[in-house]
Parts: sequence; structure tokens; C-alpha cells
Amino acid sequence: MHDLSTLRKAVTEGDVPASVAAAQKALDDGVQPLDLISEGIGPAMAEVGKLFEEGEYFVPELLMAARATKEIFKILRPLLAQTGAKPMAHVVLGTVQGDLHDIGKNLVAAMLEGGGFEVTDLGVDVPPEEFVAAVKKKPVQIVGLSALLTTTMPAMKTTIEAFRAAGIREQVKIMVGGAPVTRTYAESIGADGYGETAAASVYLARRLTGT
Ligand code: B1M
Repeated sequence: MHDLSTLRKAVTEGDVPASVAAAQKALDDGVQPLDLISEGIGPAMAEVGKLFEEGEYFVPELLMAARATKEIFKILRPLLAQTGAKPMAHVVLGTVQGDLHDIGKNLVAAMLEGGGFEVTDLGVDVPPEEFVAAVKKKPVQIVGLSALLTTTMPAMKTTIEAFRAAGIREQVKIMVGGAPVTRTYAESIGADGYGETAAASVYLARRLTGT
């Protein structure tokens, strides 16, 4: 496996040009886009979160690291889409109402795309009715809900209830994830699955769709 420590360091330090250069070099050296996400960007962003919690980093550092990942995704997106295979299933993904965290959700979206799924990303602060509307618009097999705040986790439950109220709960599998979410919580709100990491969410999506 290619040494991705230069990439991880550049992302952790929020050095955008160095991050993009390290990502491009890794790709040129034959690293697969999915490995670059799961071994490079994912661990780097987890480290950034840890440094923030320890008081070493503040909001500007977080935002620079997030920008570095966004710039890398600009290179990765076309590569992830390039497989040419028919999408295995359609996933509608979003961060639930009241929650603006999207770094983890974006990693999940990229991993799912790379894993062969079509992804519609509704963004952040998504109200339940917007998830429901997206599923009514075109065929969707999975709905993915992300939450990073203990105060917004209940919006996952509200969103699942909105699917029930609309009479379309049985049409989709609902998976949930995010740092404060646990398997037990996922089960308690009636979700179909819990993804602990972005990589795990790809296996979960495959299991839920039988692909
Ligand atoms: Co906020 N924040 N934040 N924050 N922030 C946390 C979550 C917090 C734990 C920090 C802390 O205080 N220790 C804390 C929550 C406490 C709690 O609820 N118990 C917190 C708080 C309090 C807040 C504010 C309220 C702060 C304030 O304003 N007073 C505010 C809330 C704003 C809002 O949402 N309404 C806020 C704001 C922000 C920023 C805007 C500055 C920024 C977000 C930028 C952005 O996302 N564009 C931010 C950040 C970056 C963090 C931390 C530092 C890092 C989160 C992150 O990106 N981690 C975070 C502390 C921490 O987590 N250590 C913190 C890296 C990312 C790769 O991991 O998102 O967990 P994660 O995703 C993982 C898995 O969880 C999983 O896959 C990912 C990759 O493996 N996963 C899924 C995620 N979603 C999934 C969905 C799936 C499956 C897997 O299926 C659908």
C-alpha cells in the first residue's frame, strides 16, 4: 500500500495546495480512489476532529481541513463515476434538520458513489419532508441520515416517522450514522441499519439492497 502519510498530514494541516498535490501523486502512483478516501482523507479528518476536541484546533483550522477535502473530491468525483457500470441502487443522503455538519456525510457519499451507488445528496439541515419528497420524485432504494449533534439525533426519528406518515416507509431502507449515533439508537428509532464509518456504510448499503 502506498504511503499516504503526506496526504494525511497536508489535510490535517488544512494545506489545500499540498493536499491536492499529494492526492494527485497518490492517484498517479496507482492508489485507488476508494483507498485514498478510507486510508487518507477519512483518518485525517478524524484526527482533525480529535485535535479540535483537545483544544489544539479551532474553527478556522477545521474549515481549512474541510476545504482541503472538498478540493480533493473535485479530482476524485470524475474518477469515482468512471467505472461505467449501471448503479446498483439509488441512495438519497442528507444531514438531518438543524445539523450543519457535512464532512462525514460527504465521505459517505463519495464512498457510496465509488462503491457503485447513485447518490443524491440533499446537503445539510434537511427537513423530513424534503427526504420524503426526494423519495416520491424518483425510485430510491436507500435513505441515509447523518447527524453529529445529540440535539439533532431526534430529527432522525422524526424523519423516519415522516416516511411512515406518508405511507412510504416500506418502500425504502433507512440507514443512519454519525459520531453520536449508535447501533442501539438506530434500532430504537426503527432504522434498518447503522453505519459506523463511511467504508462500513458501503457494506451496509450492499446488504440492505442485496447487491
Ligand atoms: Co461541531 N460539534 N458544532 N462543528 N464539530 C461536534 C460534533 C462536537 C462533538 C464538538 C465538541 O464539542 N466536542 C459537538 C457536538 C456535541 C454534542 O452534540 N454532544 C459540536 C458542536 C457542539 C457544534 C456547535 C453547536 C458549536 C457551536 O456553534 N456552539 C455547532 C453546531 C452547528 C449545527 O450543526 N447547527 C457546530 C459547528 C461546527 C462547524 C461548522 C465549525 C464544523 C462543521 C463543518 C462541516 O461539517 N462542514 C464542526 C466540526 C468540524 C465538528 C467536529 C470537530 C468534527 C466533525 C467531523 O467532521 N469529524 C466534531 C467533533 C468530533 O467529531 N470530534 C464537532 C470528522 C468526520 C469524518 O467524522 O462526521 O463522525 P464524522 O463521520 C464519520 C462517521 O460518523 C460516519 O462516517 C464518517 C467517516 O467515517 N458517518 C456516517 C457520518 N455520517 C454517516 C451517515 C451514515 C453512515 C456513516 O449513513 C447514512
